[in-house]
Amino acid sequence: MTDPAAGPTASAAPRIDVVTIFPEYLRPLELSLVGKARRDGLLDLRVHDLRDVATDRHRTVDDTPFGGGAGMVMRPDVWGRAIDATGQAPGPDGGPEVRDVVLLVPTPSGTPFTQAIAHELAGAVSGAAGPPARLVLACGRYEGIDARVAERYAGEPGVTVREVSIGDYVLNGGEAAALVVVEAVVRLLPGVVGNPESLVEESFGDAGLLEYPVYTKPPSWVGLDVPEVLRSGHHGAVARWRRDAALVRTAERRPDLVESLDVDRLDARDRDVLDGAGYAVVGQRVRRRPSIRAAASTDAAALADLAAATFPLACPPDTTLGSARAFVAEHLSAERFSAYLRDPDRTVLVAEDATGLVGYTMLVAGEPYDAHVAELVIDRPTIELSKCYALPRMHGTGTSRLLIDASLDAARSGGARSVWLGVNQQNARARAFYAKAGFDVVGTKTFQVGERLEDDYVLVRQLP
Ligand code: JAH
Repeated sequence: MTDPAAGPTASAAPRIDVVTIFPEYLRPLELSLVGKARRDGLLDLRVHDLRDVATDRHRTVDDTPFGGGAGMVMRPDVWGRAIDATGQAPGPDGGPEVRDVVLLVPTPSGTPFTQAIAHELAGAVSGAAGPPARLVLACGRYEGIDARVAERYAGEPGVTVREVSIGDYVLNGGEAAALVVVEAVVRLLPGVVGNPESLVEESFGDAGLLEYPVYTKPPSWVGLDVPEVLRSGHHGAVARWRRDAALVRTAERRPDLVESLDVDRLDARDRDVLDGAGYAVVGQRVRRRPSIRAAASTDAAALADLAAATFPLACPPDTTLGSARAFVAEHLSAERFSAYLRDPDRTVLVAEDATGLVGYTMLVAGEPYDAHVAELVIDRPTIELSKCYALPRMHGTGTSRLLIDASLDAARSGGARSVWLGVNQQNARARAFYAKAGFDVVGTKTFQVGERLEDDYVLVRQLP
């Protein structure tokens, strides 16, 4: 085994072996913090050339894939010898080293490599809990390593195999990812970072937020000023500004992190900031608020699906499934929605989140068709809020309120002085909701679903 990047190390130091066909690729591990840790005897890092255990005169490490396909696959027998050879180095007393092994294989199909895994690995190699383990990094090239290598070592007592990905992109091999893993682990080893305070990792630690932006001198540069509060000397205000900035940044860049925040650790100000960034606290979770937009002609089919999923919710409990289905088929098909979307008197608004459409409203402008309703409405021009539905899983999330507010805005900007609607008398949830949105009961009307006439309340809201 060649060891071009090795420095003098104490044998008791945390041990990391890297196996690669490009040992020179790992030369940066002689530099900076990792290089210093090696020279200081805080780390026993050894780089090995995989070809040293090849047996033919060409030092072959790969072959064609069984089952066909492009490229080459690395041979398991060569990898087996190389991995086994990393354990052959003598221990402190000259005998063979026996240590548990973590075999880490960088691959785009691995589980995400995280700060938590870096901590686990640092703990394992430094012997934080029990005897220290060796970390062996296997850098693949070509189409990867024969799958039996991971399988064989996973079945070996004292060996843990971790196939990890440092991100969703493809490299030419595992070496660059191995550099990343080694750097992330080594900086966590005892004594490697002089001031452990500068182990800045709150991003993925307790707070679950990205770091706030940082600034230094000069206070003004190319017309860009450092935020005044950071120069104020007001520590409380600085801390609050940084927390706000971290929340906004995380909201903009990492919705996944925002949605896994612990709501019990969010104060009223945090919730306001998240609200401004498009998130709402719903029960014990932070959820992205759906966005509201005007429906486009391309939404017709999705609107029909949404209508089919939501219409039954508005029916009284004794409505037959058949009559509800017949109503949906007749009035809420994709074809009907296409026509509604072309009708200049109709405005369809949709609520949309990452999963697709989650709610909709439909406004119908003009004199109420029913003369009885027309008598109940005083302020003209008026517009009917003919539909307002959200998926059951959105109930209690504020989605319907967003839709109503946007619908009232649309009605107002269309020149309407009032909005009216019919709601089934038995639908207490809807009635309470419309009362909150400023609608008053002004009378009753009937509404036909299949053979049956349903009794509706007529509600009206004036628009200022
Ligand atoms: C490419 C073997 N997650 C980053 C990553 C890690 C490893 C590789 N690619 C991307 C890779 C070819 C062969 C490993």
